Amino acid sequence: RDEGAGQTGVATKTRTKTKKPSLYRVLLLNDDYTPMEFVILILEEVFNKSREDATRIMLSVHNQGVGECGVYPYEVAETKVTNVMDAARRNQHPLQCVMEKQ
Ligand code: TYC
Repeated sequence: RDEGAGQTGVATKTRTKTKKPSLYRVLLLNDDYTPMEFVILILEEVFNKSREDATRIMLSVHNQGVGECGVYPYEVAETKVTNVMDAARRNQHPLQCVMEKQ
């Protein structure tokens, strides 16, 4: 922070803007066909959840229709969504994963 009073006698302030990165929620959506075990594996491998947390989140999505996998900066969230959608497509499951600004 810099308090400047130049030749004019007018006080000025300058500051370096350290913008906080926007955060994005990554959500899994329920469907009728993706196996529960596949969703648990996704939560373990992509979202680094323990088996217990992965099971709890999977069941919450199964029962509520949607559930949060985590909150991340934009590029991290985008990569996780892509990784989930690629794995789902490879395994021919209709699992959907989306991100939304927190
Ligand atoms: N509803 C699925 C089933 O009964 C399980 C499931 C859970 C699917 C979570 C998607 O995001 C999901 N096999």
